[in-house]
Amino acid sequence: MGSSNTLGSLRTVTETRRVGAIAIVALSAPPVNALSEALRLGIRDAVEAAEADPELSAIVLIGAGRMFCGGADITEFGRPWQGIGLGALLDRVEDCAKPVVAAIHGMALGGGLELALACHYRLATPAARLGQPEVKLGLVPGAGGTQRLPRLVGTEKALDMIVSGEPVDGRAALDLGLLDALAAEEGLEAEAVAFAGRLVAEGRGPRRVREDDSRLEHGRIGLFAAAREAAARRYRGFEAPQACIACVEAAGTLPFAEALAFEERTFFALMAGAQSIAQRHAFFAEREAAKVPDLPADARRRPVRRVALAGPDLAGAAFAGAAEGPGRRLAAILSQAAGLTVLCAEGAAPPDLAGCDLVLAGQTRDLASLEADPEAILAVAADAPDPSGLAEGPRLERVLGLHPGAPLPGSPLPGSRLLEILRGPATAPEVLATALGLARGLGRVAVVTRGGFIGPRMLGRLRREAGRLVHEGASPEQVARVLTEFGLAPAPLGLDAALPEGEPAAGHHRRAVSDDEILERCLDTLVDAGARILEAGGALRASDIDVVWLAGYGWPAYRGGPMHGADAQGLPALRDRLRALADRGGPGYAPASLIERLAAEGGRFADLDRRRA
Ligand code: 3H9
Repeated sequence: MGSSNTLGSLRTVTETRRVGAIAIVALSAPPVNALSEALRLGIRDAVEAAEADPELSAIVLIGAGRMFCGGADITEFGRPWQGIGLGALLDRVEDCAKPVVAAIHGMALGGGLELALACHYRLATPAARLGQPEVKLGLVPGAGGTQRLPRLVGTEKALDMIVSGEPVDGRAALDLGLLDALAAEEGLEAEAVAFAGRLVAEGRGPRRVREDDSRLEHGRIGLFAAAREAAARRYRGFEAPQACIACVEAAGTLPFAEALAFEERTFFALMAGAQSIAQRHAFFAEREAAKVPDLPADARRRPVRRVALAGPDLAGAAFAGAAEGPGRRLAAILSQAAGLTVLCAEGAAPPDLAGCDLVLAGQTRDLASLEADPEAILAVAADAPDPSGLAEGPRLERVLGLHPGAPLPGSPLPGSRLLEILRGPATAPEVLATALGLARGLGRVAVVTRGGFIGPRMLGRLRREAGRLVHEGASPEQVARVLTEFGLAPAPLGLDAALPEGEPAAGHHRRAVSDDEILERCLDTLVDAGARILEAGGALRASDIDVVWLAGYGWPAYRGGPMHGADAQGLPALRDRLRALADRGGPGYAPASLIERLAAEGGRFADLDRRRA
């Protein structure tokens, strides 16, 4: 016998089944069982119904579909709780008079892990991932994670997990004391029911995490000071990591209910702040970027297994780890990817192209005379691929451009998390779909562009402006410092090389240039370059431009990307500054017509994205 709970949007959100005296409550809100209003109410009602039913002795909470739960519903953020708040729901689950067992597969993240922590017992499969990633959205866990997790795994380990946002797998979670038992990958539900049955048979009732302080390590001298110092170094500029530490500290200094209230206040204060708004924008922007509206859903995505590097530029690049130029960086990235065979020229002989799924060249012209398989994709990786090469030729539908962003420091691979995919005028849907699949396989965020790559084009404008500022009187060190303080790393972006030493050209008077002017002009001209790409159809969305800078050029996540930053400041102010620059510095500074139009309408770049969606 089963029952289901349909609420709010009329979707079925929980399904309750019975096995003997055990109620199995399945969370059923695809794709990630996010804890929306409907699901929160559904869980509350299902738990209360099972608690009130004299024939039931214990409850198993389990996720239907791919995972246990991906956390609070981020799309609801910025509005007050409706129905029941997540914290109140978890208190209700923890208060349940019958034992509640969380059975975890896939992901238990954020509010999803907090839900599991409010249950009385926890089982997970070895491959499950359990974590508090709120910090990556500029937040603290806001439904008891900073209070219950240290009580289960100890303060130091909880600090690690909450401040880094990195999940642990099932096995590690068991070792940490986060789980009561591991379950086999297959058969989780049956094992959880058997576990709950044993609890009942042995008369073991609810065991509430909030009631056991024995693992808190708050007496440890220097623990919090060291955590604060490490977080300040590692997450420079980010507010949330320090706020996470303060909440975990409160677990040892305040009574449970007061510490929970402090955590919730901190969560809502951060949620309303500019950093979290920017980081949430970045989260959704990355997921939007993967969507290409005119790509048919059934476009065939061929697996890429064999890659050949063509042309003299890439010869030998694959294993050199060379950071010079996008072609060499991409060649190195492909060579280090699991499951890919990468062939390069040996001596003067070109690589064997037979059976290759992808041929990569550093110049468009290197692709012209190739005898690759007719099915192979011909990709060119250069900052500015020759447009005529992408527009003409015998196998145009197989040609596209690929660009891996800048060589960012701290990245284990040469290059960033980005893969820009440049479609030529005739690139076939199947070729584009295959490139998107390749990006996903490489663990990269793909952004699809037309007419030229977004990153190099905008970077060129930024470099020019930085050079002009030096020309007018700023010192190269000052420009580099201002950009570094903003959060960009000038050297890997080639900005240091764009800063000329020496005297200004005849007719210019050197003057003192303020830090504010440097930052404003660099950012304003960069956004103007982005707006021009957008109005020319070179980017699908403004948020794709943000993704390029966030994933590809080290833009700080807490600033959300250049277009988001301009939206947040207001486009009329941007337009006025660019107009004033044009009055002083010439018509090249005049705002893009898109900026003029949006500023006049009181619109934002984000509104364009919404209209297109
Ligand atoms: C939180 O829990 C706060 C609490 O502590 C306290 C509250 C008081 N909500 O990534 P995918 C959407 S903060 C709403 O492509 P995958 C996503 O936008 C939250 N929507 O799948 C996408 O939509 P679309 C803490 C969400 O399999 C679709 O689901 N949790 C949420 O590659 C598929 O997503 C996190 O930070 C959400 N929570 O990866 C986890 N999550 O199809 C955030 C996803 O329209 N989520 N969506 O583009 C993730 O990291 C990944 O989505 C996950 C699955 C690993 C779960």
